[in-house]
Amino acid sequence: MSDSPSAAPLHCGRHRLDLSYPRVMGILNVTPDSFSDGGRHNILDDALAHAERMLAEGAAIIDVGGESTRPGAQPISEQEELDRVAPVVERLVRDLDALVSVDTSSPAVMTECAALGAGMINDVRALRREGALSAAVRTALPVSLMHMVGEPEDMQQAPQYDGAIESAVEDFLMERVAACEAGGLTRARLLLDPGFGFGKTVEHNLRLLNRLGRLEALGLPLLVGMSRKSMIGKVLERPVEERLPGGLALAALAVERGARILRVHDVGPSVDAINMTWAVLQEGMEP
Ligand code: 8Y4
Repeated sequence: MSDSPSAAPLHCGRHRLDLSYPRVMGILNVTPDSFSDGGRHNILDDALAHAERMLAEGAAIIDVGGESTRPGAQPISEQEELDRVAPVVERLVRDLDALVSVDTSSPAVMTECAALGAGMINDVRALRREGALSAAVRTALPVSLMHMVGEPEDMQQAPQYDGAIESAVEDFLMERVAACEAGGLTRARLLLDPGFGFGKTVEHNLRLLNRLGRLEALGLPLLVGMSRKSMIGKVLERPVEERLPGGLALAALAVERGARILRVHDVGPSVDAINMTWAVLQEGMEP
């Protein structure tokens, strides 16, 4: 507990991820209904070009997702998810030597993508699906555990928590860490994510960000995703394509509150915002 969670690099397959300073995870959606890309990234070469650009702009990780987790989204089959994601993971690894995170809750997708060279698992269901924990253990990869109550289909139906949201999130994540450790996944391979926008009102999201320090105290690296989300849209009354300035403000605050991985769409601007924030926190220019 006394060691900083960010002291030792994370072992992500062939890659090592230094989290002694905040890093950017670029979003690569391979869903046909992809909210911000209009499904263009179903085309393999487009997906690769987009990832290449995000890496050039300073992304440390590319997060590949084939299942839409938008509010109200319908689930897809494991096979369909695998068909979407596997070819992209394979080429990101082979052609770009990228550190690939696979955004999935499916044990088969975890297993297959790890075999293809993915370096991290990003599970918005925190390994609660049948077989997911044991599959993740077998990959030996780091896993991000996210807080979400319910499923994407129903999570935004009047979200309510007994007591403070940050306590609910903290309790949930502590329970998932304990379950992971009991299942053979060591703490050294876990990251925590409060799950902004997942079953939460704007007020919940703002409060969670303001109190992110509570989660940092759990001693594991924090990952956050707020890019283009409706908390920005609602506060600023901006449509999704006009949420970048709001998102950069949130990213800066998240870094100040202890976040070490920021999952974003707009990598270049986010890297600058984060590095500038970090320079102030460190009072210097070193990373
Ligand atoms: C506009 C843009 C509106 C994006 C909604 C969205 C997270 C995540 C997602 C997150 C982690 C999303 C897969 C939702 N969010 N994984 N995934 N943390 N770890 N919505 O916050 O981006 S998808």
